Amino acid sequence: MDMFRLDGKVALVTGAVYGIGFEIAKALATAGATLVFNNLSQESVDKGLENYKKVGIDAKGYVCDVTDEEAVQKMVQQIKEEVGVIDILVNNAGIIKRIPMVEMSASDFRQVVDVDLNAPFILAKAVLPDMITKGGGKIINICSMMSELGRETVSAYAAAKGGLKMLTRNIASEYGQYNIQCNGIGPGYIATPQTAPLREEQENGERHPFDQFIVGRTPAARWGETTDLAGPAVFLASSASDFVNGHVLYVDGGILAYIGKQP
Ligand code: NAP
Ligand code: GCO
Repeated sequence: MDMFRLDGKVALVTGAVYGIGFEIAKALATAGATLVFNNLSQESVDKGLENYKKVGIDAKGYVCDVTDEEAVQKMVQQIKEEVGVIDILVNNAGIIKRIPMVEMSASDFRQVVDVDLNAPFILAKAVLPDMITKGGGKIINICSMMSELGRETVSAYAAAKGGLKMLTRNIASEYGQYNIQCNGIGPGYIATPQTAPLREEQENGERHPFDQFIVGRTPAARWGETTDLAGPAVFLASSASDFVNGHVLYVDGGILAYIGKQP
C-alpha cells in the first residue's frame, strides 16, 4: 500500500477548519503528509489548530483570504520558507448563496464566483511554478454536483463549480507534461454547516422537505458524511493516481447515475 503514503509531502488544504476540508486534511495527515491550512481570520485559524490538536495532528495555520492574490502569493512563499514546497494543494474553501437568480445582485454573483472559481485559479497559479521545478505535484479542486447539474437558487454556485471542473481539465492539459496531476472531487450532498439549512428539522418535528428529497434522490439513501471523502482525497493526492489527470471523481452515493425513483 506504499503508493498511497504521503510521507515527506507538504499539503495545503484551503479553508480547512471544519467540514469537508478538515476531514480531507485529517486523511492526508494520517497518510503521512505535513498539513497546512488557512482561513479568513486568526480566530478561525485558532479554532482549526485546536481541532487538529484534538485529533493529534500538528498542523500549521495561516490567515489568508483565498480571493486576495497578493495575500495568497505571500502565504505560499511563507509556507515554502517555514514548512517546504507545497506538493499537494486542495482547493476546498468555498461559499454558496441560495437566491433566485432574478433577485440576485451582480455583486453577490461575483462574490461566489470569486471564492469558488477565481480563488482556485489564484492558488493553483501560486503553487505551480515550484511544482514544476520540483518535478511534480497534485492539485485537487473540490467541485460539486453543481459542476454537472442545476437547481433553483444556485446559479452563481453552479456557474462557478461548472467552471472549476473546466479549470481542472485545463490545468491537467497545460501542466500534465510536468508530472502535475489536477483532478476534482465532486462531493454529493454532505452533512456540513454549508448544507445545515437544507436539513433543519421542521417546526412539526418532520424532516426538511429538501432532506427527504435528497435521501430519495440518492441510491445510497442517505446524506454523505465528510469521512466519505477521505479515501478519494488520499487516492488523488498520492502516487496511486499518477496517471489520472483532469478527472472529476464524484463521491455522491450514486446521484449522478440515477434518474430518480419511479412514482
Ligand atoms: P463550509 O462548511 O462552509 O466550509 C468552507 C470553509 O471555507 C469555511 O471554513 C469558510 O470560512 C472557508 N472560506 C470561505 N471563504 C473563504 C475565503 N475567501 N478564504 C479562506 N477561507 C474561506 O463548507 P463545506 O461544506 O465543508 O464545503 C467545502 C467545499 O466543498 C466547498 O468548496 C463546497 O462548495 C464544497 N462542497 C460542499 C458540499 C456539501 O454538501 N457540503 C458538496 C459539494 C461540494 P468560514 O468558517 O469563515 O465561513
Ligand atoms: C444546494 C447545496 C449544494 C451542495 C453541493 C452539492 O443548495 O444545492 O448546497 O450545492 O452543497 O455542492 O454537491
